[in-house]
Amino acid sequence: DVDSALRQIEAAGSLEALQSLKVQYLGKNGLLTQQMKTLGSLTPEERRERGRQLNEAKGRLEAALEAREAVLREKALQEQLEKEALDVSLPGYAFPTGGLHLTSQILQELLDIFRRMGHSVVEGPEVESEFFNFDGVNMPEWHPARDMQDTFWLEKPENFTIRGPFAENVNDLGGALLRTHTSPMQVRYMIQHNPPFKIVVPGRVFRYEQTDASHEAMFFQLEGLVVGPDITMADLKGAITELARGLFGPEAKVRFQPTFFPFVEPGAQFAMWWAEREKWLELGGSGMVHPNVFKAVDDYRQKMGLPRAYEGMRGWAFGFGIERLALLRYGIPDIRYFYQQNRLSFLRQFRN
Ligand code: FA5
Repeated sequence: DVDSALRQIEAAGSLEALQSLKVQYLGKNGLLTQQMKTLGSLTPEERRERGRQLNEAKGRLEAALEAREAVLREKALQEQLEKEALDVSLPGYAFPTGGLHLTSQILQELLDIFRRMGHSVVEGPEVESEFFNFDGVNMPEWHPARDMQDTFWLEKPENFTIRGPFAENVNDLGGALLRTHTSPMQVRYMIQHNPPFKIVVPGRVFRYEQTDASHEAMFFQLEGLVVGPDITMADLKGAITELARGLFGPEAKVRFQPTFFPFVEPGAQFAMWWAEREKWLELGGSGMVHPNVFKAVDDYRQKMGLPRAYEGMRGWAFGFGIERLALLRYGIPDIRYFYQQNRLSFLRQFRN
């Protein structure tokens, strides 16, 4: 009877159960539907009375089904929301993130200091021609100073071209090598640009060397070059002092000691006073650009159809190793930690 059907609907625990009740009573072969089919066999009076009853029952069942369905849908929604709720108080997953390598961090710091002094930053090729790496910086083939920088020479495969500052083929200017210092960019830059200018050149350099705690076969240098009509050694000292103050604070001091590099005259190695640790940090070489370097540049310019631009010019230059600076500054015991061993535990200490 209708009341028991209504109770069943009221008790349906799921939308599926409700659906089967709906089929059971109101479906094509449902109980109520079957009752409707019996109307034809009744007298007109009976039929009217019975029809009214059945229609009323049908209406109540439909209303009950609809009401129950709404309740069940709401319940299902609540359950789904609870199941998918985001607990923002749970600890998250740690995503491994990268960071700048110690070398990059120091380079950025150094470049910032020189940008403040008005230097442009330029870069050059790591595969270099013997001419730019050696001859152009006053180290001709017979020069004993070439032995100071043991070189990775490269075979030149067929169709391999080393290019000059204007992308010209310079294969006939000597062998191919991995640059042993950043000084070849002095020559390349001056061939392309007229003085006066101030530049710094960061870059990777290579030496065919037995590695030890302070020697790597691949390391980074920073080269500085300033050229103009009346540049003096005092300007060099000023710039290196500024660099020292930028790195170690206003109390920093610098020290120059005479030394020899073929591409400068006079030449000086320089050190910085690290007040905190009370010690001198030997950093690198510097000096006044050798006239032979200017001459090599002007000869090349002339060959390219450019006016000579460096007669009567003066300039200073320096070059030093980035890792060596880091070794001293952070008390790192071995330069091989930087690249060879790829020690993350070491590098992570310097994460910025
Ligand atoms: C030069 O390379 C000159 N081009 C520097 C220069 C430029 C002098 C301009 C004057 C004017 P040197 O070979 O000394 O010089 O190397 C310069 C610096 O590179 C050294 O002081 C040191 O800091 C670093 N260095 C040299 N060899 C290595 C190495 N095997 N591993 C790590 N750092 C090195």
